[in-house]
Amino acid sequence: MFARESSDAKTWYEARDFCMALGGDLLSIHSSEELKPIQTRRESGRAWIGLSAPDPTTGYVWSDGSPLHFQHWEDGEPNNRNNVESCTEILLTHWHSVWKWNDVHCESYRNWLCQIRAGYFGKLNLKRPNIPPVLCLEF
Ligand SMILES: [Ca+2]
Repeated sequence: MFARESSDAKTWYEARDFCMALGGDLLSIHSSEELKPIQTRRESGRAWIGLSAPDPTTGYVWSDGSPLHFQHWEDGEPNNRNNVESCTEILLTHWHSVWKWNDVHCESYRNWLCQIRAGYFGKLNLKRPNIPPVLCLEF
């Protein structure tokens, strides 16, 4: 799989559409081990991951349909502030390695992380460094 991040901010839905157009989905995370490849990046900021709560009665689900058995929320999150927060951003900080999650409004603009099947870029005969913008990580 590859993860990918852009400096062009998108809403959660736009970001998911972008990932799906590449044959992938927004990134799902199932252990702290899976965070490590991302943590090697010298990035900071906030990025969408695939976790959202489209239906408040059922709660949070991964957009790729994988089971939710690992959660890594910031202290006090998810707080669903003003009752409008149902999509998840990951807080990227390069000065420490604990990348926690926060629920925010889905129409907020963020960078994002995609997961894409390994080999996909090769199949398209694309060179990864030429695909804008920056983050391609093999899991
Ligand atoms: Ca929140």
